[in-house]
Amino acid sequence: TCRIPPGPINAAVEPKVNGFAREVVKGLLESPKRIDSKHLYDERGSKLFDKICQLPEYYLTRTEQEIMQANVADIVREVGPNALLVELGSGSSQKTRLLLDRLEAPRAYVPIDISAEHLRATARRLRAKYPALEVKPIVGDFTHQIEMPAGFADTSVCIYFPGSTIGNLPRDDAKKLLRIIADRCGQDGGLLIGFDLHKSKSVLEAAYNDSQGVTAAFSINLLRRLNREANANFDIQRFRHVAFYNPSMSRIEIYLESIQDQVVRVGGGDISFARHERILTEYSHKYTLAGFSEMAEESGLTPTSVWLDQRNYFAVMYLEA
Ligand code: AVJ
Repeated sequence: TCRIPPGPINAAVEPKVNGFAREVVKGLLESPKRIDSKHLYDERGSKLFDKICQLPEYYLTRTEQEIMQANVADIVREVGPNALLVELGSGSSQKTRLLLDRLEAPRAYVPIDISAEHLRATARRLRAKYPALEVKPIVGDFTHQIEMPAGFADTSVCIYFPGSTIGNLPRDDAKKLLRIIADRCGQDGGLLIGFDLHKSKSVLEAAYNDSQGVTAAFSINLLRRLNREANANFDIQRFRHVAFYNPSMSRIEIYLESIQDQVVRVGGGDISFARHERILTEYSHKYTLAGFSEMAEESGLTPTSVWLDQRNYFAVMYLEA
């Protein structure tokens, strides 16, 4: 049977569903097999990611929050008054609240996220908490273009890109996105970005293999999503979450590994998996301060401030075009 999402089937829904299946099949026909990590964030995936952020092993969110808290006065001074704050991959906008609490008369807040449901709920909560703030959410994939709401197209903006989300992107794609950001933020704007730093393999690997299995559930949820939205029939018992640090590329690599030889239907066709064959679902790149700065400079951005935690686990940086 062909599984189609509930609700009316109309021209607006159908091409999107088929487009998703088509994109996924294309990646599964490549070698090695891959699925873009942005597809991890359906409604359930976004909620599981919020749970990851609370895990004892997942130091990233906690550390970034600490850095923001300890330096909020300096950060707010860098951003300046009347900022138009645009956040990429805003999710639950938890860290943003620190900024919104302290920024001087922000012009508006534009959260951009791929998960429509999550974005809507977050916007509702923010409007309740900050009644004076104009909140203009945009559903979209910011890796190709940074769309702006009507009336804001020509303004300088402060782009907020926390959470080491940039780490998901291979270096070339990261550079392309930094270039898009440099063009968008304009002469009076800037980029406030959080990224993860090099550290011991054991600390890194624990963060992506948590003892409660939340990260594994987050990975496996992708297969559930394909079953629902891409006419697939993955048996989730027959795949496992694999995450390890690749030191030569300075990145965590995350895969879904086939436990046995098997054939899975995806979209219209059959995809075969050998035993132990993997689907690449995520990279999480780790940087040095010098390496990140160099990449940013090559994309037209100049670092003006950087803030670190005591263990040098994570960095928050402000850059200007
Ligand atoms: C949202 C990309 C920053 O790489 O740490 C966490 C995603 N995946 N655990 C990361 C993720 C599994 C996360 N980023």
